[in-house]
Order: sequence, then structure tokens, then C-alpha cells
Amino acid sequence: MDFHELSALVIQGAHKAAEQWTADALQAGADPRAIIDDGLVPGMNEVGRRFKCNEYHMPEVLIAARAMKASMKLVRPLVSGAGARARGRVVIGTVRGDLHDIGKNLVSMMLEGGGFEVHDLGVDVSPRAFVQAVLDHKPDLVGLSGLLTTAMPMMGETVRALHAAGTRDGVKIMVGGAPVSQAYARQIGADGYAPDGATAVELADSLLAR
Ligand code: B1M
Repeated sequence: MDFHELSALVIQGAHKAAEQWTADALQAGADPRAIIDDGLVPGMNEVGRRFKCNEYHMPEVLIAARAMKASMKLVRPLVSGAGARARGRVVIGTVRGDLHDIGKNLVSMMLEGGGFEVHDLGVDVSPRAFVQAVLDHKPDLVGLSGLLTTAMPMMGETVRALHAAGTRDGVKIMVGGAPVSQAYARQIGADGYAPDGATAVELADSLLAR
């Protein structure tokens, strides 16, 4: 089975073909984990690389993410609960007061394509809801997304709430979104900042390796 074919379909953003390829591969007995590791992840890594060097822009990335999602839809039920080990568990959400989710969804999909187990809490997520999600899911990493400058202080409040609830230890915190920066991440006591989905996957990997 040539997993490069699936990578190429993701890179092209051919969502129907990616779904069909996955269905055929599963029918033929392909290992669902290999579909992710050898087909989807290399495909999305290449999309991330092209985005970083301006060969791809947002529309191509979103179309590729849709192709990845079409394949993941068939594979996910077979890998979750099948003893497959994710690269790490992530809880992610857009902070309270902010309803923007396109970038956060993209980052979620990239993390998922990169082999992370992702629990996406949606938008307008309160500090308390983040704390509860950490208690419920026991993630390795919490991702805070925010697009509004007015919602940025809520990122700091969320970090403080995680500390106050005793849920900060052993959990890395990554922040992102257009108005956010590395300096801001440091200021609020987060562990890192990523400017885009591809970097978010790299950062998640390096934070969890520490
Ligand atoms: Co709004 N909006 N919006 N908006 N909106 C912006 C953000 C704004 C910059 C537009 C402007 O004025 N030029 C401005 C914010 C100004 C500011 O605070 N500095 C703004 C405003 C003011 C508002 C409203 C207040 C407008 C109003 O009602 N008066 C309102 C707020 C509502 C609310 O949230 N409470 C509002 C509403 C909306 C819509 C609902 C219409 C819609 C959102 C739809 C949705 O998300 N479902 C919307 C949109 C689409 C935008 C713009 C046009 C595009 C945002 C986007 O999706 N970008 C935006 C202007 C702009 O950016 N050109 C704007 C594409 C996306 C892929 O990029 O989200 O940056 P981005 O995500 C990137 C990175 O930032 C990073 O990776 C992603 C992929 O590369 N990243 C992470 C993001 N999260 C990350 C998390 C990580 C790591 C990386 O780790 C956890």
C-alpha cells in the first residue's frame, strides 16, 4: 500500500479522493495507525512547510485540512480505544469573550493530524471550564487561542485559574492567535507561543519532550 498517495491527496486538498482512498485501504486491511502516521501526518507536515515558506496560503491549508479530516473521520473510531498511543493529549479552546475559531480549528486539526489526541472545548471558554477539562481529560498540554486584544487578559486569567486550582503542574500551556506573541506568553506564565498550526505541532512536540 502506497501511503504517499494519501499524503499527496491531502496536499492537493482532494477531500473526496482522500476519503475514498482511506475507505479502500481499510477494506484491504491497512493498519489505521499507519494511515495516520505514514499518510496523513507527512501530508499535513508538507502543507505546514509550504505554508511557512509562503508557497501555500490560508485557503490551500484549509482545503488540505478538510481532506485530512475526511480521512480521519474513518480512521479515528478505529484508533481511539484500540490501545493506540497518541503523541500526547491536548485540551484546546478559544478563551472567554472570543468567538473566533477558524484558526483554533485549524490548529486542532493539525495537532490531530500530527498524532495528538485533541479535546476541543470550542469558543468563549471560561477559565473554570479549562480547569474542569484538565481535571476530566488529564491532558499533557492546554492550548489557548485568542484573536481579540480585549480577550487577551483572559489568557492570563486562565493560566492563573489553572495554578489556583492546583492543575498547572505537569501540564504545559501553549498560546496562539494574531495579537499574541512570545513575549506575551512569557508575561502570563505560559510555556510557549506558536504563530501557526505547523509551528504549534512542533512546539507541542518539543514542550512534551522536556
Ligand atoms: Co473578527 N476580528 N470580530 N470575526 N475577524 C478580527 C480578529 C479583527 C482583527 C478584524 C479587524 O478589525 N481588522 C478584529 C480584532 C481586533 C483586535 O482585537 N485587535 C475583529 C473584531 C473586532 C471582531 C468583532 C468584535 C467585530 C464586531 O462584532 N464588532 C467580533 C467579535 C466577536 C467575538 O469574538 N466576541 C468579530 C466577529 C467575527 C466573525 C464572527 C464575523 C468572524 C469569526 C468567524 C469564526 O471564527 N468562526 C470574524 C473573522 C473571520 C475575523 C477575521 C476577518 C479573520 C480571522 C481568521 O479566521 N483568520 C479577522 C481579521 C483578520 O485576521 N484578517 C477578525 C484566519 C485564521 C486561520 O487565522 O485565527 O489568526 P488565525 O489563526 C492562526 C494563528 O493566529 C494561529 O494559527 C492559526 C493558523 O495559522 N493560532 C494559534 C490561532 N490560535 C492558535 C492557538 C495556538 C497556536 C496557534 O495554540 C493553542
